[in-house]
Amino acid sequence: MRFSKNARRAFILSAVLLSSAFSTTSWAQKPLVMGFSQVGAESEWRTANSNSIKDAAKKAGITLKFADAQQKQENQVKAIRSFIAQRVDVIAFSPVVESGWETVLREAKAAKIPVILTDRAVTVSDPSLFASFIGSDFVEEGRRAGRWLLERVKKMSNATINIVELQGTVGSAPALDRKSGFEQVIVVNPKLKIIRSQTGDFTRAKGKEVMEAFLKAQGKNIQVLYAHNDDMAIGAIQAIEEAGLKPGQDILVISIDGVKGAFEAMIAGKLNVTVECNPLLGPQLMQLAADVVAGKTVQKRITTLEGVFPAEVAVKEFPNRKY
Ligand code: GYE
Repeated sequence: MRFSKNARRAFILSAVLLSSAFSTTSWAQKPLVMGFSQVGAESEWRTANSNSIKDAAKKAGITLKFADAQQKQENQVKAIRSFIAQRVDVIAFSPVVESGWETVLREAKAAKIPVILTDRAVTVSDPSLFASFIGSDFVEEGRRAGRWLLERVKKMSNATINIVELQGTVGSAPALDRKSGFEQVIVVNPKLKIIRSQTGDFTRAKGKEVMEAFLKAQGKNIQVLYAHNDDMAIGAIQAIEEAGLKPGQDILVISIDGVKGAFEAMIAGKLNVTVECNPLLGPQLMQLAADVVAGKTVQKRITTLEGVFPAEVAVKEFPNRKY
């Protein structure tokens, strides 16, 4: 059969319209696609955080493209650029460090893809570069750790109380904020002195290694360890034991996160207190993403509610812990 030129044109046109009509309908039903760039897998906290995000995406029917940056900012930048190239509906990420995000966030904005920060903050001159930030108040966590110590040292008669500090990842929001919050509070007691402070990168292995170095340099002259997370504290506890000292007694151990491993250490009498930091951000993040994509007005800052758990309540609280 032969068709005239015009008939052929009309046929092609209607086929194109039909297929675009179909793709519009299927687009409307398409699940929301989220690109998520995770810091890494450095701690128990992070594992709980990743699981929470993956589970919540599944439950919310959101297609999740999850990229692990292995604690490297350059990997996060690459992941974000690839999400932009794939034209995802929304980008969320937990920035490993605070600075250096302007360029890539401007690229996301130019592509009209909203960005949600989870867990850690960024410093940018233009706040419109992200839609919302959901996570803990790390300065307050540091203050809580400091306040616990101020109370605890009232029982101690030492002329000076030497503190060693294991910092989180250099340049990360939780490391900077937990340090400053703690210092703000302990400054009122001149007996309290931070004699060493170094990064343990939020990992057990590095926490142990750095604590070994502290012990070597200071001998028995350390009364308190303040670790910016539980994993580093747990690594350091091993180092303290290997040095023939009793963690929790000879050296008070304070940390942050409140993961199960910390509760186990408290029950064993090796950790004195953990300040809670909630990693279960997944459900709130998915809701927020759906709202942002739907064009709803959302809060620019959403803070998670958290507590403090001293060793005395560890046995009672352990069964309630979800991470
Ligand atoms: O405390 C630590 C993790 O950003 C709050 O990162 C998070 C921190 C958490 O590696 O364990």
